[in-house]
Amino acid sequence: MSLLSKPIFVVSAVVLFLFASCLTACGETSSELISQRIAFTSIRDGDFEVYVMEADGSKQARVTNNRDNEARPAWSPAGSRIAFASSRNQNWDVYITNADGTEESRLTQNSTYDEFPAWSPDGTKIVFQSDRDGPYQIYLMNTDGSGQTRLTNVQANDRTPSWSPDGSKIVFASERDGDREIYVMNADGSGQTNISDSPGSGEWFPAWSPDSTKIAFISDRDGNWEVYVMDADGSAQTKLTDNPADDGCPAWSPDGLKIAFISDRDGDFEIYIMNADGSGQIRLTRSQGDDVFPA
Ligand SMILES: [Ca+2]
Ligand SMILES: [Ca+2]
Ligand SMILES: [Ca+2]
Ligand SMILES: [Ca+2]
Repeated sequence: MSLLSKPIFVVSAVVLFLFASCLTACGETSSELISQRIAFTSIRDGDFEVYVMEADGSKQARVTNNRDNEARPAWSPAGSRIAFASSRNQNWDVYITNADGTEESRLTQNSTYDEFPAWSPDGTKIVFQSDRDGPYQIYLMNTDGSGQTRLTNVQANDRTPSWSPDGSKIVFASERDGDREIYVMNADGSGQTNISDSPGSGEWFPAWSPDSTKIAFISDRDGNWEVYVMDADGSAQTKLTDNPADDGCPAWSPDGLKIAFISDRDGDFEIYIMNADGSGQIRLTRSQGDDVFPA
């Protein structure tokens, strides 16, 4: 079954394919916080909400609570705040909240779809996708929502951005060449380069490894969605999952040793974790309905 036909991606399809300086300013005590927790979204309570759990799957706690859908949580580099997208205003907007659900604020204010936030490594900027000017393109803003700037400008969808750990580059998926490919650009939008170079299959959901050397992504080149990894220049593309189910949404642990991902191999989508070489795949969530977008 196509990933896009599954429930979360029905939601996504409806919305056209969803998916620190604060360390001192927010008085955060330890970066250990983020290394031990996974944020994700779950529909277990009727609509999608942001949840947080320990990296072993324990202590699953709801962060948001409303009747619309939340998607794509992203930890601030310091681990104190979570950016996410919500459809509560009849379109998607980027929000930010403390990890305990307090001090939530809306960063984008328009009637189009603003989604898939990702933080700059210094915690001062958020990159996201928006269709405010036509096809989805990649935009940048400050973490208070000011200074919204367009980075890509093509007549095809650009989506799912992720920042390089050194802050100099942004990786994203683009349809400008027909099917989806992984592109890398400088953080100012210059130098956009196709690095996956795989005509005939879809590559998207790139995620930069913490040591900058690798990029995880998903591809359907073998007939269904699998998680892959490649060197940051696009070489050595390697499949990490290998099964007839759909696997997606890769996200690295801060130490680079693990990759969280989703799979519907056991029925609906649940959160899994594996070693960065694809070994040791373990299921973390066991809920009614889909659990997606681990971070
Ligand atoms: Ca909700
Ligand atoms: Ca919006
Ligand atoms: Ca492709
Ligand atoms: Ca698969």
